Amino acid sequence: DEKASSVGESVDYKITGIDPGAGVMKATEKVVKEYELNDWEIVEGSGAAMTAALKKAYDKEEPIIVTGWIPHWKFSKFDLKFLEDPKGVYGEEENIHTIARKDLKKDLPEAYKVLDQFNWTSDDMGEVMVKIEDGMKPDKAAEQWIKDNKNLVQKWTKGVKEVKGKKVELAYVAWASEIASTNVLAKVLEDLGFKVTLNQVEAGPMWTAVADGSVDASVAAWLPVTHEDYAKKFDGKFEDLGANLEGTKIGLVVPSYMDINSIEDLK
Ligand code: PBE
Repeated sequence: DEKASSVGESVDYKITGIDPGAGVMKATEKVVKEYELNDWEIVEGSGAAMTAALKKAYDKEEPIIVTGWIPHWKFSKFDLKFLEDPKGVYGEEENIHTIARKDLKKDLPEAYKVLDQFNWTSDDMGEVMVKIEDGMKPDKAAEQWIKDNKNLVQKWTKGVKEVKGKKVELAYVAWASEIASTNVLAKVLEDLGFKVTLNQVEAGPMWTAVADGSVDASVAAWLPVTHEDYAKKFDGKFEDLGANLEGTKIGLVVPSYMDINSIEDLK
């Protein structure tokens, strides 16, 4: 219809995506197929490039469609909305899980226990993300958040003995949400005496590294839908320590000033 073609034209039939390994990119490919958005292209990039493009468009009140997710600081800086997904391609609300290599419990019981007890909310994570977006270095933002949230951190470290320089390595992807969580966990482990290495990789290599044991763990596994392919591929080769954050969501996100509400409006 007229509205749809004008929306498509206004954004050059482009969906501003992120890194190709991200689950939201694979889901968006399915969306393009299932909603028959034949003229549309999903442009690859990165989380940072996506938010830069979003900010640029937003400041000029121009149309833009991005692959998005919560928790993410963009929702506190900009007035945005998810496009409805009547076919349910993006799935329902899901959770972020902590995954560990097999044998971590045996090899590093203290780190395992912290990872297992790590659990926070979208609001907690949001506080860290906003500090980082406002210019604080991720490790400093983590440090400050920990200072302000001692009670919660005490729950994660409850019953955990301090260590002397044991090494632990965490893999993560440079998504705003995962930069926040991984830096907080790293700092908590450092405060217990661990020597922590953070390994920033793409989503595929992150899962591979946990599965083949070349890193110890990741707090960045979005399940059951977003990282379903990875979880299936490496089934039996990693340990799922359960959710560390509940109630996430992925989808197509647009500024609220855009006159569309559903993915179906793009056809
Ligand atoms: N994300 C953020 C990731 C998981 C965390 C939604 C961009 C993804 O799509 O794989």
